[in-house]
Amino acid sequence: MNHPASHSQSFTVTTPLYYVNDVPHIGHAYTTMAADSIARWHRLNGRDVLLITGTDEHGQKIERTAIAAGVNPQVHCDRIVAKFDSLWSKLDIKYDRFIRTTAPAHRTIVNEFFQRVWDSGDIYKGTQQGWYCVACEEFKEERDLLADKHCPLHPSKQVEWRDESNYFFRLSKYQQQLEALYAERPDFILPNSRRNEVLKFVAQGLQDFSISRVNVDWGIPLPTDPDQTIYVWFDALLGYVTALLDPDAQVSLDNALHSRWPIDLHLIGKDILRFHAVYWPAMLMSAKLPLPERVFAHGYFTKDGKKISKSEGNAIDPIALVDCYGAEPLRYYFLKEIEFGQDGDFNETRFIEIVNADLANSLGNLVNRTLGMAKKYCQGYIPNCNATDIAADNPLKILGRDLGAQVDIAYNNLAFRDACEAILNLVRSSNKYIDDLAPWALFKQDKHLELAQVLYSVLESARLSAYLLSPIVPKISTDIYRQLGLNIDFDLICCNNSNDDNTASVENWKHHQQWGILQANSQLGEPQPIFTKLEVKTAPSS
Ligand code: ME8
Repeated sequence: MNHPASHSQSFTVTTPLYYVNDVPHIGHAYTTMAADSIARWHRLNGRDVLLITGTDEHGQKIERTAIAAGVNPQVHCDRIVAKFDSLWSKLDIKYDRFIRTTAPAHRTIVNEFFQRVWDSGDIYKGTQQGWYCVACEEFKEERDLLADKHCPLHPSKQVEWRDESNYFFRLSKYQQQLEALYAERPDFILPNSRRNEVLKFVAQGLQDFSISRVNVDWGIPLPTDPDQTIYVWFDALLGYVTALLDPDAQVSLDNALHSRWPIDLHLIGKDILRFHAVYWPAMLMSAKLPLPERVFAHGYFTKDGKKISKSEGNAIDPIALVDCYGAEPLRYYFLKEIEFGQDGDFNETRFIEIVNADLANSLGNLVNRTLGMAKKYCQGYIPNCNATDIAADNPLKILGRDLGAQVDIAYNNLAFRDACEAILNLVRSSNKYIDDLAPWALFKQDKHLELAQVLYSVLESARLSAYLLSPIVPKISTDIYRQLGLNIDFDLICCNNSNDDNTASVENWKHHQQWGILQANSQLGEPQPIFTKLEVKTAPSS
């Protein structure tokens, strides 16, 4: 994929706006960790990034949950939002905007947008009959249901019959325009397998869908008929627009769309692909607005090979997981282990094996032994040599020369696994290089020039690896940098709003993507373990 935004100066990425019917799910954490990592990569490259996340708070599902809990829906939403916020902070997610669909500004945006669609003649009143899944907040085709009218996505929930008078959106009118969009912009929907799903769905013929509800009070009243509320999906997708409003701007659709529209990347799970790849672009076409650049739908993961669900008793509580193991091992495991876009699996034993092997045995060991040797043989300084002194056929120099560009492509393609593999290849090669070249023997033989070159090569490779991994494990990377005598906090680089000098000169960090940055004779920090091996503790299920 050749991302159009990858060379421009701004980049806006969204996560789904998550339902607040329940506490955060591990799947929510997955998408948000990926979005945060891609946002961090773009920030490192000097782009002005906006990472948008938030919550989808209206609709029948939330209304019923609040009633069951005996609380006012807003109170319920506020409680759950606090849990999301706390999880994002524990997982080191540096979002720029958190949009709640109950925010007053959002209502104004929805009303204005509705008016545009109304003015296009795309809203009419009709009768909606069909099976409705409250958990999906979506009508289902009878042929797609499981036995006993259960929803395929929520097998423990039965769908409900609805026969009501609703307002409809003329989706069918946009059939040809949507088909032209998919043909003209083949990477509007990624990965390709998801694009094919959408093409197949659209080819069956699009039907208008209802965008209002009667008997659902917890929603935005329909501007043209206050007896009805706006369908939660019509409302929620517009949250992406409301989120673009600068905090002190006057609330209006024009102001929201003024500088950052269209969004570069909607990151979602495959469950909500149709809403983002079919309904959303059609709504925007109707409102005569430009379309987002890209929708990327990742896969679903299971736990120990089984669908994650509360009723199965195997739900993973992400808060317990992060409290148990810390953020960085989780961020690393999910992005390295599961090919982004494909389905995957979470298995605690495998998780521990992977992070111990990669972060402790490979990366941690490299940093530790290299710094130990630099302390012993070079009095804690970078050896007296520079990248230009290293022979062109040095295997680490060869690997390091192309790694930045390779990893850049991988991040831009959201191929986190490829990025990690390529970096780990340099780390493993560095460890092997030490074993093969045996600096301790060079020292004994008084081969000081060779010793300096070997140590420089491995120190520099450790640095480059830390830099390139920083979008995924920022604290470990910062720690490695500090031990190498480089005072850069990757978390601060990633705060757009920070006034720290670190951020002011963010554009300067781009050259750190190259091999050969370390300066001869500069002082190193104290060697300390960068990652303590994990043991299976079994994080409590939710
Ligand atoms: O759909 N594996 O919210 P939601 C991977 N409010 N990702 C998973 C997952 C799993 N097992 N389970 C959930 C909604 N996800 C709407 C969105 S947007 C305008 C409105 C992730 O709380 C994945 O990103 O049901 C999925 O798309 C999202 O959570 C659904 O979150």
